[in-house]
Amino acid sequence: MFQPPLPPEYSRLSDVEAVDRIQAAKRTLGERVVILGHHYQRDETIRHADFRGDSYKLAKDGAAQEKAEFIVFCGVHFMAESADILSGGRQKVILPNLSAGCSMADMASIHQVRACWRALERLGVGSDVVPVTYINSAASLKSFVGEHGGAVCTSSNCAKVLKWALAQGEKILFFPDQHLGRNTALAMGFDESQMVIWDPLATEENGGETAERLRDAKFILWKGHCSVHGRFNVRQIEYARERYPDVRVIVHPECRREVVEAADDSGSTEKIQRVVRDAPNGSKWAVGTEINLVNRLAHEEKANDKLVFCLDPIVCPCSTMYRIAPANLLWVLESLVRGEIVNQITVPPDVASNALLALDRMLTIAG
Ligand code: CIZ
Ligand code: SF4
Repeated sequence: MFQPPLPPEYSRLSDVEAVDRIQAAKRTLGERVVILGHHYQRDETIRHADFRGDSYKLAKDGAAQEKAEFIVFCGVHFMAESADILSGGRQKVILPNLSAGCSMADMASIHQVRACWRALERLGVGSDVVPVTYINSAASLKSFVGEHGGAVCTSSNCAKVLKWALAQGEKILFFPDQHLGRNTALAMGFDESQMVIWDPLATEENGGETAERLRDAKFILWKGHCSVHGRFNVRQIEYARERYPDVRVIVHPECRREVVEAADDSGSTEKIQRVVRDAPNGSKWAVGTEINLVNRLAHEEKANDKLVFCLDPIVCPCSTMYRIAPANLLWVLESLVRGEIVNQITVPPDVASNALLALDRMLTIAG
């Protein structure tokens, strides 16, 4: 989505100047507003958050604040949509910069998913397929999944959701992240030969796959990826091990297969933080995920004499998260103080109801 320029007063503001005014606006709004900050958000912004977490935890935290009229989500678009769906319209959800999207979520559109589904129906396998979408997806995709008997998953509960889906049908269509799908299926004991890739941009029909392979596959993985996690490679892991022979390597499952296999462990943002925090004092950790999370963990665990560093020596921030600058946060808060709601994210009720079904199924499956 397009974010028109902020009023000049805000666009000229430095991060430091914004701090006092953000705190003053928060005090004025009191319990009427709750600010959520995703783990990948930069320090200058996340310091103002009432809750920190991954996308699903935050959406639930927001909905649980019953006194709050407004949820200001310092994250990206699909997260604000999930918060709106889970809040059931009781709160108004605000995204401080409308252009804060997710390049991975944008790799699957509802039109492309519908075209894929029609092709699978033409091949005679439509009724065998259960669709599963990663939470990093537009509300319209979650709605499609809800309508077609599937569920949402996060990087924490993907294996449980895939297991459930395979009890409902013969095969899974997984979007938009091929890597989370592949890494999870491999960890569950499936073989790469049971997986095919659906390329929504393929010029050939059937997403660039043969009809036979699509009919035989257990997993149809959408050709999408995260550009931040795509930067990690095996060479970086080897280098970290050469430098610190006792280092432990933990990466996010959005990384490529060979990176996950070369690491000691993998997991969601919540898991990565838990594992490093629970590790013995003095341990060393090379982490393959977004730099803002890694830097905060490094800073925090320094007190416990732990060395925590990012696998990629060249900074790899999520550039869309970065678009939520303190000035954007200030602008939405001061607008609320003036009684003006800007940048509200609303999911149409017909889309929200099926999307909620898909999210609720995930909750029932994964708890
Ligand atoms: O769901 C999230 O917040 C993301 C993007 C990743 C994770 O592992 O938490
Ligand atoms: Fe999307 Fe990747 Fe940013 Fe996560 S890190 S929000 S998947 S672009």
